[in-house]
Formats: sequence, C-alpha cells, structure tokens
Amino acid sequence: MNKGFDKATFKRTVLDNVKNMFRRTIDEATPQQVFQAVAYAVKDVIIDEWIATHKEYEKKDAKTVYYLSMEFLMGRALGNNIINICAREEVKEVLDELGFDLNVIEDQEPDAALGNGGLGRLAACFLDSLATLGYPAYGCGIRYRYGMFKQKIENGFQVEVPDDWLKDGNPFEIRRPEYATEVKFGGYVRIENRDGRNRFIQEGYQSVMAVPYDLPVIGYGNNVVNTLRIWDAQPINTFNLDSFDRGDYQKAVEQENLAKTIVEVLYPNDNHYAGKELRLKQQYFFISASVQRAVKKYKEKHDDIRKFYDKVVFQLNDTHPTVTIPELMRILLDEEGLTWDEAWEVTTRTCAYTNHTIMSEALEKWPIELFSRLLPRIYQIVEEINRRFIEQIQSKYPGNYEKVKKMAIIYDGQVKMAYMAIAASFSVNGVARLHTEILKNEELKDFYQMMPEKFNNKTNGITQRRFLLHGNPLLADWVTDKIGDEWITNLPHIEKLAIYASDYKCQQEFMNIKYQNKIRLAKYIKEHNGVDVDPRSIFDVQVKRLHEYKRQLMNILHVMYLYNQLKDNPNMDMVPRTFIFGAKAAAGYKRAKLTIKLINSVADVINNDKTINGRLKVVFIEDYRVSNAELIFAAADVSEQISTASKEASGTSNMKFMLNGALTLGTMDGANVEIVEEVGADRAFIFGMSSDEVIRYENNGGYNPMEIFNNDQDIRRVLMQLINGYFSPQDPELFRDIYNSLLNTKSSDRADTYFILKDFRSYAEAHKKVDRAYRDEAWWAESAILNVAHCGKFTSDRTIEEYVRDIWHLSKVQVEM
Ligand code: 26W
Repeated sequence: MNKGFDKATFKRTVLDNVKNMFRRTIDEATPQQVFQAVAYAVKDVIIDEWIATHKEYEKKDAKTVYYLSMEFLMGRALGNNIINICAREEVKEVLDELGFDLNVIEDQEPDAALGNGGLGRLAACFLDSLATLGYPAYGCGIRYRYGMFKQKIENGFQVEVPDDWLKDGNPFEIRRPEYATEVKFGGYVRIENRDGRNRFIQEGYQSVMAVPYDLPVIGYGNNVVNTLRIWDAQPINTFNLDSFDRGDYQKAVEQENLAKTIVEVLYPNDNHYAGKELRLKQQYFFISASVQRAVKKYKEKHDDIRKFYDKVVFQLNDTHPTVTIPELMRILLDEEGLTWDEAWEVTTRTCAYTNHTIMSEALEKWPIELFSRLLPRIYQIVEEINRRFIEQIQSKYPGNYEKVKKMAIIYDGQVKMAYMAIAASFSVNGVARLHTEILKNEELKDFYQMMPEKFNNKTNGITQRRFLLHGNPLLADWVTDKIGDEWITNLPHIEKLAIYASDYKCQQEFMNIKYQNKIRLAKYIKEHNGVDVDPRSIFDVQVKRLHEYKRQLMNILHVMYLYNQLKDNPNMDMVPRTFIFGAKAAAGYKRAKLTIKLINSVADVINNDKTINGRLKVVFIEDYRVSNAELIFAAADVSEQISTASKEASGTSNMKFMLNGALTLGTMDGANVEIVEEVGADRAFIFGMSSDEVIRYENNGGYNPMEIFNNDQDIRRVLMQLINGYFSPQDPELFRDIYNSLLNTKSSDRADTYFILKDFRSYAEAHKKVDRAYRDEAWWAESAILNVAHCGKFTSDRTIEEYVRDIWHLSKVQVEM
C-alpha cells in the first residue's frame, strides 16, 4: 500500500494521456496506447522523487558508484515500477475501472533487452538493489538501437529477427541533450612543447556526439530513484558544420555514418570474443562519455581532482569497459595537467574490476594495429602503463622473463584487457566462491601471487522484487501471509518459512500454488508452441544462453536415452516429465544452433509418439527473455544447472529457481556449491565430476571418450541416433558435427571437451533420483519449501552490501517526500 498514491489523480492522468497522446477516448484506445498512457502516468508519479533523490545526493555530496557495463538486461519496466512504488493494487483497480486487465497492459511493453544473459541481468539486479538500499549510483551503458535479437524457431532452426524495441517510443526515458559530450576516434597525436611541458593533441580525428538518455531506477518503497544513463550517438555535423563548410564533405559523411553505426546493435555474443572494430568503438564511446561526464560533475563541486576517488568509484563489469583506465589517465594527464604518478594514484584508487568468466575464448585481446589506429592517444597511455607494469614485475621477480611474458599487458601484438584491468584496479573480484578460488589458484595465479590484497569474492545475487514479488504473485502472497512482508527488503527473513516445511496443510497450499503456476506456463506453451503439456508432470527446466559448457546437449542426449528406455519397455514405471528448454545461441555459433535444432527434432518425434502416452514431453520455448523467464521460474519443479564443473562462474538462474521452490539438479559448479551449502545436499540432486577433477583432466590433455562409447551400449545407441537419421530422417547427416564433437578429436582439439559422456551416467542416476523423490509428495513439498526458506543469501541486496562494505564504501541516503 502506498499512502501517498492518489488513485483519482492517477486515473485522470491516464485518461488525459490517452487523449493528449492519441486523440482518443479510453474506450477507443488500444492496449498499447493504454500501456503508454499508464507508463507516462507512473513517470508523473515518480518524477518528483527522481529530482529529490539527486538533490539529496548533491546536498550530501555523497560518494557515487558508476556501474560501467556494456549490458543492462532490464526487461520490462512498468510492472516492476508500480511494485516498487507500492501501488500495484491501486493501479490494477484503476485499470479494472477503465475496463483493462493490468497483465494484458504489461504484456504490451517490449523487454528492454540491452544485454545477452547473466552479466547483463546481474547489472539490472544490482541497480534494483542499489536503489532499494538507498545508495548513490549510476548505471552507465549504451542505448542500442536494436537490443538482443528476437528468436524465431522455423522448422526447428533458430532465426534471428531484429529487436526494434524503440518503435513505439520508450515512455520512461528522458533525453538529456544538455549533457552531450564529444568522443573522438582515430587521427594522430601531435606533441607540442609548451612551457617546458609536453601537450598531446589529437588531430585529424573523427568524432561523434554522445547524448545521454536517463531511465529511472526506482527503489522499493523508499522514495529513492536512481538513474540508468544510456548513451546515444549523434553526428557532430548537426552541431558544427565546420568541416562541411571547409569542403571536407567526405569526412562529414563518414562522421554521420560513424554515429549511426556505433550504437546500432548489441553484439549477441556471450562468452565469445570476436575482435570486431565496431565493438571497440562502442566500448570507447560510452566509456569516454561516462568518464568525461563524471569528471565534469566532480569539478562542479570540488577543486582538487587529485581527490576524485573520495567521491567516485568506477566498477568495471568484466573487461568490456576497461578503456576506462587509459581514458581517465588521459583526462587527468592531458586536460587536468596532473603528473603521471598523480594521475595513476587517482586512477588506481577509482577503478575496480569484476571478472565473470574463465572461458579463455571470452578473453578480450585487441590487436595493437587496430587499437592504436582507433585510439591513438589512448594507446600511447596503455604503452606507458605496460612499460611501468613490466618494470614492477621485473623488480618483484628479477630475471624471470617467463613472468613478463605471461603477465605483460601488451604482448604478442595484442593488448590484453584483463591484465590491464587487474594492474590498474584496487579490487579484482570473482562472482562466486569457487570461481574466485579458481581465479586465484589457476587462471590469474601469477597476478594473485603478485598482488593478493586486490583479490576478493562477491557471490552474485538476484532481486526478489522482480523474481518473486512480480514474477510469482501467488507464492509471494503466500509467503507474506505466513511470515509477513519483511522478506521483500530483507530476504534472509524468509528463513522463517522453514517451520512450515513439514506441515501437511502448508505443503498442500504450496504445491497447489506450484500447480497453478504450471497451468499458467502450460497455457503459454500451448499458445506459443501448440503443444499440450500436463501440469501434473514434473517440469524439468533448463533456461540460459546456449553454450557447449552449459551442456544443453547432455540434457537432450539424456532425453533421447529416456525415450529409448520407454520404447524398449513400454510399461516402465516413471513419473511423467516435461523437459523445458529456452536458449538463444549467438548468431555465428554453428554448433549451438545445431543443438537447438536437435532439441526441436527430438521434441517433434517424442511429442508426436502416441505409444508413450504423453509420459515424456519436450518443449523449446521460443525467444527466452526476462519477461517469459518470470513465468518459467514460477512453474519449475527441477532446475537444471549442469555446466561442466569449473566453467560456470556463478550462474544466477539457479538462484531464481531456488527462490521459486525448484530443486537443483546440478554439478558442483559456480554458485551451485553455495546453494547446496545453504539448503543441504539432501535437498538437491548433485552429480558429476568436481572442478578439481575436471581441471586435472584438462591439464593432462583430456580423456578418451571412445572408451565410454565402446563400453556403454545405451550411450552408444544415443550417439548412433545422431547419425542414422532417427530424429532427422530427411537428412541423416544433419547432426554429424555434434556426434564428431563428442568422439572425434579432429572436429575440436579435444573430443568431448566438456566431459558430457564422462558425466552422463552420473547425470542419468541423478535423474532417476528425481523420479523417485517426486513420488514422495510430502518430501518433495518439504524440500521445495526449504529451498525457498534457505535462499536468503542469494539476494542481490546482500551482494550489494558486500560491494559497498569491501569496495565502494558508500553511505546510505534517505529521501524524504
Ligand atoms: C567479449 C564477449 C563476451 C561477452 C559477454 C565475453 C564475456 C561475456 C560475459 C562475461 C558472459 C557472461 O554473461 N558471464 C556470466 O556472468 C554471470 C554474472 O556474473 C555469471 O552468473 C555466469 O556464470 C557467467 O557465465
């Protein structure tokens, strides 16, 4: 309940908006128009708080974190915003009175999909927590014209469709042309000696104007509204026709094109570095604009730029924003006139770096040629950072040239972004305990040995406001009914549920809510896939980006294996199971796309086989994204978290499933380790090799999957079905590459790189345990409730408090209205 919320005023605003924006009365308005009208009305409600929040920050002169990220996967705003202003009931009533269903209106909003997956969604959860906890924070990113592509499934194959998310406008954003900033690319550096000092002047460059758009990030029930600032690019010509006047027509056109292309589209790669020039332009574009703006803002209030770090901290979300380091150095050296040592002191006390992956193909290494051509002055600075860093290595390890080779920022013709980030940050963190240990002891061992004090862990978290309160209203109400609503801002409080876990009546209530949510998802599946699924079957779900290390392939191979068993043994005793997949593959990732086709081919055969009596169903949910994720988590019984141990830095869907009462079926990887620690190993289904074992095999050149192929006839049968047309009669060779990837060393440097065959038997065993466990209704209900009760650690509120305590050192601000 929001005491300050005036229903009558709100209703009038909605009606006025429909009239003024669309020249229509409410009964003529389309749902999309009503959505727009409601969104603008909500913006009206929060605008004073947004202003007041920033006034308060100014007044307190509060230290601010800038969360610098190429990706913010915000999803839809309306539903979340009205929840955070605590006016969901009121808005729902107003809409009822106007003859509209709030859920239908929410469905009109496109997802803001300015991110790929885990890293982008984590940034969104962090913004929610920062605002809710009352910490001064900006998210800084790019206003991509096209976000993450929409996925269509045609004939079982993924087809990418552009995501034109801005086509109806974006009601919550505000354009801020007064903060437009020029960003320069290319040209050359002229050195001029003035008063005995060298000045570095970039000439012959192209530039664009970065224009920010601000989006409100609303704290839960606390009047705080923070800002997500995303930058658009505009041609500079419209501001300054000089070059055109001087007859430099070519350059004017090029600058126009640069502005158009730079923010055109989000790169849909997850965990894969592609080395595209435009990507580096995007990185420097939003970083230069954000850093310039932060410095300017600081200088409005403070004289001594050498104390910048007292008021500002830059958190680098993976290496993508690492040019922050040389860009801040450039501003301090070239514009503020600091000495190198002074500038370095400021930079290294301002920047902190988060690592999100150990996948070696994700490491950003830019060719010197490209980097220095695009960013000539920045490159000079990187060279000097590298030169001094090598000196430091040599003084610590005299004569040890191996160390220099392994740790240099520039080596082998490449600029290594992670190494620069580590060398120049005061904090380096991993995103789950196991991940941080692997960074310290394996991947970044040399850096850890040289500067152990920088390394720390921050286990990821998720926001319960979106993934329970908004996504699963039935369960949210039930929880509140049992223990009150403190869990909304203090998730560990949810532990109070534990005493209800063994109570028969509570178990019934809980399982009934799960059943209602399964009906809701079954309806969605019927509408979108045309497949009937039985809400009484076990909903066994794997939703995440498609990647070999996440092993969706192992999941579908196991489905094939189960299907074979059912065919051989029609009376086999098994609880009906619905396997649900959702995953986008990077557009250029052939094998991942083929895996999607395999899942859909298997689904086609199984779903249409009358002889198995619907005991097995396979569903691939098209266009998995934040909005349908909310429905999926709420309806899941089993959460598949089956990455090859050591490969998944943390995972965050594992936490969202747990919060919604699904049991984890997973490996001891990423945050699964900590989930099991919280809920107890007996309330999850753990299988497979440990990360130590995986790493040991890797260091010894892998293992021989042929042995398994030769000795295990069930596995052999499944693999043969990949190449005998069993699931692709019209093209028996279709899945040859997948078969080869598992068995043939020629198709990848190691056969079965991700140990699918090696872990298969123990995976199948774990599935058998799920089947047995689900029959014990009381045990399952108890376990599901205990999962909810023990998920307190995994709120992003906790994660943010740890960042604040150990890295950012911010103070909470209160906003009175
Ligand atoms: C340069 C291409 C590229 C693009 C994205 C490389 C790497 C990425 C991201 C780091 C991939 C990513 O999203 N990583 C995920 O981050 C989550 C939040 O910390 C973790 O929970 C996931 O385990 C991790 O895969």
